Amino acid sequence: MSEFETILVKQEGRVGIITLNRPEALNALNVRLGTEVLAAARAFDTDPGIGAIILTGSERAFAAGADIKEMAPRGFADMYVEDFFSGWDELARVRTPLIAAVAGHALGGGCELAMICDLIIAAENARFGQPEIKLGVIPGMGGSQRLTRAIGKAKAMEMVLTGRTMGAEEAERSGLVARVVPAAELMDQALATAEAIASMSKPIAMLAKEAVNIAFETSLAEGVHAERRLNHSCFATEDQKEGMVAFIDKRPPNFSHK
Ligand code: CO8
Repeated sequence: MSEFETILVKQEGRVGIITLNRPEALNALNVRLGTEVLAAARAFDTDPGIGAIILTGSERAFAAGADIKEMAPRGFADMYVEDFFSGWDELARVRTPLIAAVAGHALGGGCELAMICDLIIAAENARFGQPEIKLGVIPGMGGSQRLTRAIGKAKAMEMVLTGRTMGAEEAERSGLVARVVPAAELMDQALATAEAIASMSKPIAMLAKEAVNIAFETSLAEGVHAERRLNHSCFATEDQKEGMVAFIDKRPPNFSHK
């Protein structure tokens, strides 16, 4: 995957790792970076040897937002006709579990990108925010929607209207991040979580992710109904048999990921 210019891609066991790599711009998200992240994530998603994906940045910045220099000269027609940044919606359709390992700035599109992932593990120095209003715009990669669902209206409204940023501790307290870890341990901890997920059956992990995500789109009754159907479909897999027989035999399961 050496054709990439703005990201680094590697595999550790069953975990795919995508590292945003535009240090000169604090990993600002330009069009090329978006295309590359999506291509790498899609390749991992369809690889049966990959069971979880980590998206990360540098110690200084996960991503400091959409690339302001790229956006500044554009007009409404450019943004609208290109449907600018709608490509990021495709990342939300990746079915393999996605973990954001966030250190430093996760601002604007950076915060939105972390929230597109299924869970966020934050270093102690992580800072989250939607400062778009200070630039005369509003979030455009789902921030007003996902932040509100994650931390509730009061805090989301405050952040989107004032542009104030939130540290890692507050982000954990507010439900935005799953866990805060010392900065030096960020990748080890993210990898341990990713490996734990990747050791499960891939189709079952995909079904679990699908079930949780249904909670964001539907009523409780419909969500519970959908969950039950997804649960029933687990029983069509080899891994359900293996998981349950292994428990009864008092041994660890050996999932085929089928
Ligand atoms: N875009 C482009 N370049 C950036 C960005 C960015 N978002 N952030 C930082 N950079 C560049 C700087 O311009 C600087 O480059 P240079 O050395 O050439 O001047 C380099 O990165 C280092 O940045 P700083 O010198 O500013 O570093 P500091 O440590 O002093 O400050 C900050 C770090 C606080 C993160 C600061 O850089 C900053 O405020 N950045 C902008 C944060 C921001 O406003 N983000 C939101 C952007 S808008 C957005 O994300 C909208 C998303 C949705 C759009 C969808 C449209 C449909």
